Amino acid sequence: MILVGENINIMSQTLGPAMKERQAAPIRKMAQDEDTAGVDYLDLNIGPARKTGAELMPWLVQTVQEVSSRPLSLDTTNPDATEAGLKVCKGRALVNSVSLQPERLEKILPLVKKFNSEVIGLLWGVDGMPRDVNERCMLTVDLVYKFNEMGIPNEDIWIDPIATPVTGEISQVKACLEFFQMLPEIAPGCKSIVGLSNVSNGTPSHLRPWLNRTYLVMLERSGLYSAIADATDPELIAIARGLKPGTVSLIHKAMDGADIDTASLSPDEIKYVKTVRVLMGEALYSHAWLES
Ligand code: THG
Repeated sequence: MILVGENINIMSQTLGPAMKERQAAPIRKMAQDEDTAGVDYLDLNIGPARKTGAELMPWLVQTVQEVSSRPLSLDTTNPDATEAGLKVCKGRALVNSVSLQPERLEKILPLVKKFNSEVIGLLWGVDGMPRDVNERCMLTVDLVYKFNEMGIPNEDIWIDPIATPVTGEISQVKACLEFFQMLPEIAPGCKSIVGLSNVSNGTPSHLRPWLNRTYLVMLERSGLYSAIADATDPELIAIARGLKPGTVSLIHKAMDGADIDTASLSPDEIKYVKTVRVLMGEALYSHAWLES
């Protein structure tokens, strides 16, 4: 599993202000921490950054490149910021992201081509969020066609079906799982990615890792190639690196509805089993899902 560290992010309570004030030290520290944690890419998320994005993104890229040589994912909806960031990236970048909205396609795809970047194709249609797995498949076909027309080959396209919170419609959480099983047939050679922490958005922060880790294992079983994820969770990294085969097989068993004798499990193992039940839609989510 390829991991893209999510932590350099304008929404962060500490790094958001650091970005706005161009304080390099906290950003460098986080970049170093993510690098040491062993993620493969670093996501630099500055949000819409309408006014100052074209200065902020290159500053951020250069600040991070002082301490890490990992490839970067440039995460902004401001195309001028993307372009300014691409100009100073030392390695090949991942452009996060391009959807089917015509203005995104027209502005960003030429940059992807010009800078020979990889690109995340976000399955966000002209009418917004796809409602089910079929809409995700249709959007994929359209998107890959448009990217190919611009000369971008499938192996440089990372499809993102948009992971949604467990607190919302559970059918959407399951649609992502199903989608990754179908992707190799619909778009052979394309890679895939999700914003993993989306699934735990709105849940108590100390419990988020259980949802993130469990969903990662479930998605990987469906064929997921990569995840934008929390680099500060060592257990999540260990799972993604294949160092927790016991946890993975327990989660698979729970997905298959096998009879699991919970009396023989550790408290942490019981948490994984309960979390699978919630993510599969077999138990209703509540903030107390691990206690019941
Ligand atoms: N797909 C793609 N890109 C994405 C997403 C996606 N980029 C943004 C997001 N979704 C993935 N990145 C994050 C980054 C942080 C959090 C969630 C997703 C997060 N942060 C905590 C919070 O906001 O509460 C902690 C912030 C802090 O450090 O203070 O939840 O789906 N292509």
